[in-house]
Amino acid sequence: IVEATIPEPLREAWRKYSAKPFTQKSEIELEFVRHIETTLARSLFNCDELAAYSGIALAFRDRLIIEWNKTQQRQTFADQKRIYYLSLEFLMGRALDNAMLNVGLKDVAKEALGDLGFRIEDVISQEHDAALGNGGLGRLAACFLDSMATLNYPAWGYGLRYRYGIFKQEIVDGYQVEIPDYWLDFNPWEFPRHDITVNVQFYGTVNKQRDTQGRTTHIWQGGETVQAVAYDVPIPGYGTPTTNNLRLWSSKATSGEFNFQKFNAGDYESAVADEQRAETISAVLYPNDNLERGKELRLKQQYFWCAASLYDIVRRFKKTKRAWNEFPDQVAIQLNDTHPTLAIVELQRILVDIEVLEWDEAWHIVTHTFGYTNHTVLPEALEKWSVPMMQNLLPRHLQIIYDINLFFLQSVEKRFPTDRDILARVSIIEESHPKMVRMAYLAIIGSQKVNGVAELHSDLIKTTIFKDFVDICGPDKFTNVTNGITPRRWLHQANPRLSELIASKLGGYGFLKDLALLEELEDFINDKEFRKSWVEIKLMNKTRLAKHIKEATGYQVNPNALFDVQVKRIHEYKRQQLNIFGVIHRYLAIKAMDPKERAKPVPRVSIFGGKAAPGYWMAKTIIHLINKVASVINNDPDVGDLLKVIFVADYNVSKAEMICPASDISEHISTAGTEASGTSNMKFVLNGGLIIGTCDGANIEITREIGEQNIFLFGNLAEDVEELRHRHYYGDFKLDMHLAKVFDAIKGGMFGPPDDFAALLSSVESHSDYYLVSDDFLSYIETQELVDEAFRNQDEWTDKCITSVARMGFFSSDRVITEYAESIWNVEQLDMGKENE
Ligand code: B1H
Ligand code: IMP
Repeated sequence: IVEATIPEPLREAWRKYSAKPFTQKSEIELEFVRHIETTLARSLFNCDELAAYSGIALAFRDRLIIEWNKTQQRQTFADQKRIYYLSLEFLMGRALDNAMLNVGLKDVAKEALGDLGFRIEDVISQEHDAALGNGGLGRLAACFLDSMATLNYPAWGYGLRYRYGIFKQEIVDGYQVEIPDYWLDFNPWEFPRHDITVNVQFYGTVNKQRDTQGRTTHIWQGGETVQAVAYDVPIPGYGTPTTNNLRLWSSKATSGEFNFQKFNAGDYESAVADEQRAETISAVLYPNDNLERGKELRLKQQYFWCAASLYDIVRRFKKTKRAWNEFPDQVAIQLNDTHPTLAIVELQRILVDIEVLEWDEAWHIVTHTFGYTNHTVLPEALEKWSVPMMQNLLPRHLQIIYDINLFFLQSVEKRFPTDRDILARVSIIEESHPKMVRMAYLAIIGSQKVNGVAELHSDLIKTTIFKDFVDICGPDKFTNVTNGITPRRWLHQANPRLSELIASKLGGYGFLKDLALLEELEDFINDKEFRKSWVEIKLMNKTRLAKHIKEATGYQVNPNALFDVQVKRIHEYKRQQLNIFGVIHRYLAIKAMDPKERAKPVPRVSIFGGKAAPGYWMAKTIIHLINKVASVINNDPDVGDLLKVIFVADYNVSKAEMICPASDISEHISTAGTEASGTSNMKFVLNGGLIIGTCDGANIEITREIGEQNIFLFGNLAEDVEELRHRHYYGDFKLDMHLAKVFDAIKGGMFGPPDDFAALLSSVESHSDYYLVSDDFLSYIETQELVDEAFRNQDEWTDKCITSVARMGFFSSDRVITEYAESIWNVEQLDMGKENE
């Protein structure tokens, strides 16, 4: 219904009863008890902490929905250009704490829960993480949603509602074991929209026909149809009523005649099988980080999600009754990596086949609508789909891809008539057996802008994997937007004490919306009280982590020791192996010391955490080695508090919220040129920890912001990596002598049967050390000694930490979203008028 057509008396009747967002303690208590007693059919006498979580979550859910409704109406009336962020991963973590903080009612809720017999921390920790992502790419999408809502951008996220998120990790006998993460038993944060459905087609054939005007049209027929059902998740901004929408699609068998006929024909089993097959599409998140395996079900997921999302976007555009050429003025679609690249093809198909626009007009619209963000240069992560697979699953899309390619190559040939190889190099189709569709090339050709996620990375894509496209499309198409993180979750929520301390000095919480304000902290660097509180807060955060470690592993660690943390997905390029080899080196040094000397070294706790992709054998070997080394060192009476090694199982967003504030030094030690950005590096520094790292990804810009004297950099530079690899390959390789001793200890069985680790050692010794572990080892252990030295002087260490936090303003995802909005999307914030004051 259009607002203007509703008569005033009717409006008045609705207005009278329409729900108002609560602000008072008594209102929260009322809603809480109502939900416990009626929605959950429980009472005072059987309300455990989980029920209390459900009650308070439902109360806040209702509150979000009120603002959500108003936001959607406001954005509809404003009728501005909208942002659509397409991502196969949204790693949201817990929602309750975030919702309470963003609407500014956590303190009130704490009192309300207290009155009713609950501690808010215990209630918050009942929530299951929403873990629909692997790592940085998915968490970045979640930070972007928070910033887009906070900055009042009309923005939607579109993703898949996986029944199983990233698996839960258990460590059994030192090995990773994967447990399915069924997370939907009770999820108060989603709203099923059984009225919003899209039928998505797969397989079938394409027939050409002539329409009444004599034009050739393509009819895609037959095959199977699966239904997409929308589930909406409200995304509250911080300190604003704006509550945006994350729409996740769930797959379901179509309830059409097809199944009905089968049922009637007595073919019950095969009807059920169809149902199951349809539901499989959104069943599970692929658990690979930086790896594509080319499975048909994954391609099905991608098309299912792109088709449903585009249908929804186009439907919303059509409601405005605008001409098609205005589409790019109303719609900006951002592709989070190449996973949604089929959206480009799908929009072209809708415009040409269904809306019967001319090819060129349609292609103009398409190429002014999309932006593509590249997140990796690793060859094994660059998506390619086999042509026969695509032909079978999406026959019409393959035709369109061939046509896009043909027109593109024709234009290239015209401009570079003398370059004989360029056409083969830049073709969307790789002439291999089988032929492959190169999704990144398609994404570049179909987008108006392509961006990398940190300066070095954006330079690398221009000079390596996409070099030809810079020559063809011109340098203006390629840009950089360095990643960032939301200070609401990663400072205020994760580290409430530090946030409060900062607010007490800066005169309020304004820095949470304008992180550059942190720079004023430098004025307080000599303030004794402030420094004392700063140090106490770090110690409290470390003590909290030590408590978790004790409960989870049984190991007791000393909170006064230096906490050295590396938590991220386990990957050879991220080089957890370099870290654990360094730990073994340290252990051997302690063992070799005269017992009297052992008082000297700085006590250290080496903390690891992260999941290995279930099929990534080498990553699993690294986890196994870490756990074996931990059990030897932690039980060695010669070592005592000097060194402890901890593997924190099942690293996820809520563990990160506990771990980031508790680190003294964190490790970001990828082979230079391999980590596109990294975002946990930012989280650790923002929480008052220092970094040991390579000159890679955002480490470089962090260094520029906080100053070289506040970071521990080591290792070879990206520009030298290729040359080093080349030399190794031609036999010029000598194992570092310190690393050789570490290897001897492993081979001597110090950490269990050496065969268990043979492949890991030979990847360095005999298989050309692709990740330059040996080349960087000496530099790494020497830099770790500098870390020890620096930590001994606690005053100087505190100087470094405070200075660094003060200079982290640049890394807010609010700055990132503002850059995307201005340089890529060309969208404006919604004017909130008085409402936002
Ligand atoms: C990043 C991925 C990724 N880059 C393929 N690429 C995937 C690739 O399921 N897959 O097939 C999943 C994930 N993830 C990360 O993105 C980078 O490694 C980080 O350096 C970066 O900080 C992050 C966000 O930009
Ligand atoms: P959509 O853009 O069609 O998906 O609608 C999103 C939301 O916007 C709806 O759930 C409504 O809350 C709101 N909305 C859409 N159209 C109108 C309108 O014409 N008047 C008021 N609200 C609207």
